[in-house]
Amino acid sequence: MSSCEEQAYRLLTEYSNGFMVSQVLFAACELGVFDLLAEAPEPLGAVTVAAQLGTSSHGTELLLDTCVSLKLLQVETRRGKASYQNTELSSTYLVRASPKCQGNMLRYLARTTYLCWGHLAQAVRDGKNQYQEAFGVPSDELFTAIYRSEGERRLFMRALQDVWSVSGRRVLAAFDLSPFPVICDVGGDFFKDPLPEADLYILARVLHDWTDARCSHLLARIHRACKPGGGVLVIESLLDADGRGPLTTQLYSLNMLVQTEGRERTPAQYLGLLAAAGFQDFQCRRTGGIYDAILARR
Ligand code: ASE
Repeated sequence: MSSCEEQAYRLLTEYSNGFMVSQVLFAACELGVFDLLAEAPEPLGAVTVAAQLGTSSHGTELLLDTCVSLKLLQVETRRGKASYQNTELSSTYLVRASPKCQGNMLRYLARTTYLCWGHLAQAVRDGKNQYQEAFGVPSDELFTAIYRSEGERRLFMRALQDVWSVSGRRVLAAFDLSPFPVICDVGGDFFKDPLPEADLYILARVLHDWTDARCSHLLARIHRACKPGGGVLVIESLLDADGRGPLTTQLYSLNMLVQTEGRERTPAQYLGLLAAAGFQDFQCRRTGGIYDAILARR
């Protein structure tokens, strides 16, 4: 085999096994590995971790050692005995007590998103989300599928909240919002209910759930409610102008295919929607993070 061919095979293997990496992360979170190690006064051995979690010592050792290879844990060996502790990554983002913990999102990805992705090929065939296939629930009203039980509604809301403890500051600092004394963070049942009068409407990860037609309808309603001189702040993960990247945003766009009625869009696509609703003076700011901001004025 040529080294080029071998490299290609390595890449294929890495992609094929990607789901196993996700499951290691999800399982370690679900079992409470990172919380246990954060609360322990010293690094713990696999047998102790297994005893505390009520898990098998064999499975626990395999899981902990794999977490070490993934840089989710650190190991030190003294007199032949391995002890595990959290890394900076896990203590910051995976320990429940950390203000930046992403645990709700990981739980949501594991329980809901992952199952919808199991039907990705079908979603591509149909061009629609896979709630019926994954959970047996109809999705003609999208949020009756997303909020299909009280537990699921709470988990979804908590999950979507998680990212703002990491990215919220950066996204809100993209523009000077001081000219907007009254700000409405748009959420809930906003296609029907009267919108409150405000100087600025924030649409954070809202438009990506919906078709162009539904976005136009919502933006027209907001334009009507918006005070003169007011505006709208769209917070989304933006595709590059040619739609060929970044990979994370392309994956999120496929996620919108399997889970919603929407897609991720380029700045030009958002400007088109905003302009059609009567907004002008567009400014687009890339934050360097996953989520970016577009400001437009009435
Ligand atoms: C939505 C956002 C999300 C609807 C469903 C969703 C996310 C996951 N499922 O508005 C968060 C964004 N993350 C990804 C992977 O797209």
